[in-house]
Amino acid sequence: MTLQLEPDLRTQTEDLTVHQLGGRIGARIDGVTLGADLPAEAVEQIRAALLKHKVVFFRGQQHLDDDAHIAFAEKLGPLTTAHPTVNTGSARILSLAANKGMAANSWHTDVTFVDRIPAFSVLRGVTIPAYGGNTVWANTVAAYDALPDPLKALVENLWAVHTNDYDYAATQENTEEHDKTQVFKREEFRRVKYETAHPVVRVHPETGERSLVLGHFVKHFVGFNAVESATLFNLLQTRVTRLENTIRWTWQQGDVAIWDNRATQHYAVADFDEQRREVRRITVAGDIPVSIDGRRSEVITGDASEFANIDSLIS
Ligand SMILES: O=C(O)CCC(=O)C(=O)O
Ligand SMILES: [Fe+2]
Repeated sequence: MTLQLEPDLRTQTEDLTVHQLGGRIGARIDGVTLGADLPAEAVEQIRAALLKHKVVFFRGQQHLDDDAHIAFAEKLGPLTTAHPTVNTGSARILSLAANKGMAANSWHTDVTFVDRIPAFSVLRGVTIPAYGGNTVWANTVAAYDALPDPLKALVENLWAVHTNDYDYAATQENTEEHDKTQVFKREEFRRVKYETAHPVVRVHPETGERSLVLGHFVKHFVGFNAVESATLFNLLQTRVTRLENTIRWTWQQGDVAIWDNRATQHYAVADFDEQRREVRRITVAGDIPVSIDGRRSEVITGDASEFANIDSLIS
């Protein structure tokens, strides 16, 4: 048996190829079957591609069910629960099912309202509309790197308060419509209030790169009033979402996207009319962000220790 298995494993990882899709972000990985049996060597190659390209895509993973999706995601690290506040009916799976509206059609990094921001999100396309419903990712490391020196100097000492009780309507085209169509009930999403102060520039724990920590959960910048915070936020957030800094994925059923949630933001485009769309997400736990001067993010309100036990990740 062993003699037969070894050549098979080698073939599987030798076939794995990484195709870069954009100059600053995104790659498609071919020649790999995700699941519980994925060899450690393939997992290492996927992780390396993920850290380099920030988001990686896999076509043709229709064989994955929830259990196999979980078993694969666990190879990247300990998992979080499905969500800090939303009861998804599942320990690990967050289903984002919609026709028309979405809570995710504004730029964000997942779950930045807690201290322990997830490291990776692993998203599987379950029901994909015939048109529309793409997802777009932006590279927050490239955005930091491209800042002019005076802006770098400004953000290096800047902290922002993130909350799940953020202004949902602020980013929507039609606020009345949005209330009717969003995936999660707002009341449930903010059932327990979380507020965390994060450095605007964090040092990535695996790559050492600096990235901008922003997105729609930002409430204000520490020491700035609401008007000043909005001005500053727009200035920086526009840098993150420059089209050169992004990659857009057109989903097929059975696709998997994995992003480094410490180095990206994303936006799910709500342009699929009344068609059904469902994607399912598993998140891999991440540590508490550290600023350039070595200070960790600070909880203001809310205890996320049940969402992610990260004792093993903190040195
Ligand atoms: O629906 C999508 O494409 C992405 C939704 C989202 O924001 C997420 O899964 O974290
Ligand atoms: Fe998200």
